[in-house]
Amino acid sequence: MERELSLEFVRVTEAAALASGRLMGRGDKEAADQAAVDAMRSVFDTVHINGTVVIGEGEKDEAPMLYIGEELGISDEPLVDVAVDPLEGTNLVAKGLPNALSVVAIAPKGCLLKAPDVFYMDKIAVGPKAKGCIDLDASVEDNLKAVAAAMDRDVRDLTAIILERPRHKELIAEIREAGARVKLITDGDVSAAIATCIDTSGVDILFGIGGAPEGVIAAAALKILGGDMQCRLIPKKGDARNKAGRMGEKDPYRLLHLEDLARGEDLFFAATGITDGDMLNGVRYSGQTAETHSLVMRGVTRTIRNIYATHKLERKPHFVSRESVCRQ
Ligand code: VTB
Repeated sequence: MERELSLEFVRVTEAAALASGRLMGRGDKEAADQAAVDAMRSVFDTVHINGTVVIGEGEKDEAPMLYIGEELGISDEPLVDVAVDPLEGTNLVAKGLPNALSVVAIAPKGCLLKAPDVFYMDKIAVGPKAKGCIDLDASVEDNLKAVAAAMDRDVRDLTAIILERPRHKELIAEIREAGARVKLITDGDVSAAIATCIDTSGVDILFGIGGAPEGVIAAAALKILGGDMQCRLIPKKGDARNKAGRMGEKDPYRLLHLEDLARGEDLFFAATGITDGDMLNGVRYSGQTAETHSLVMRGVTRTIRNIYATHKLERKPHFVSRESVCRQ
């Protein structure tokens, strides 16, 4: 993929962030998601790719989705897999809480894991210093000890981040028992996984079960950032193995490494902050202008760009939802 695509992908996440950020704190996660989806879709219609959505949201959250199989882009090539999360953290935007972002990951066709029938994944993720030290099948304590040793710290110096869910009751107890500090989050495990790779975030390791699409998107970012991640798809309740078996994998519930989630180096990852977060500022509106903060990363060179943009809203009609325009 040509490096110039970086900027095109940032435009896509900027558009979604600009549209949905307007709806911060309204308590309406569906409207915020819809605004992000509409804006993202309309800007993808200008991007020079021949893309297919292989990872979208929607079914799990009954959200307005960029659906799996949807074709994106205006060129015959490159043929690419597109993973989208127009609004990662719908609840966060609805409540005005930190770390909501709009995100895409793009790879050559066939390089992103497809798991259309599976909603959840068990995940463990760390930053570059602890690469190679994690094992999803090992105990929490062993993982924390290995990561602490790799980072030349004590376990009690580590901070583990995990979604606050009833399903994590035991896992959280095990982390506490092992002596690490714990950061519980309500949503947004893409940004949580990425935080393990950012020295200033104060987050060292991600544990727990989150969305499968979010897992693949985070994996693309961690690959470029030099972090590490292992996952395992979780079968749906009452779902027989043979359903997931139709995904074409030998054992869909095998341990997945970074390379299984996002293959190769030719990857792009772009994200724009919607609400303020650990790595990205949220959207700032000021009359007819708005400011966004984005991150775009390219796997081939591992270049990480922070992009601060000022947008003249009246010149970008498709960047903002109809409702947002009316209210300006
Ligand atoms: C996580 C989180 C998302 O879903 O993947 C989570 O990163 C997992 O699902 O922001 P549950 O909410 O059902 O536990 C989100 O919260 C929303 O997609």
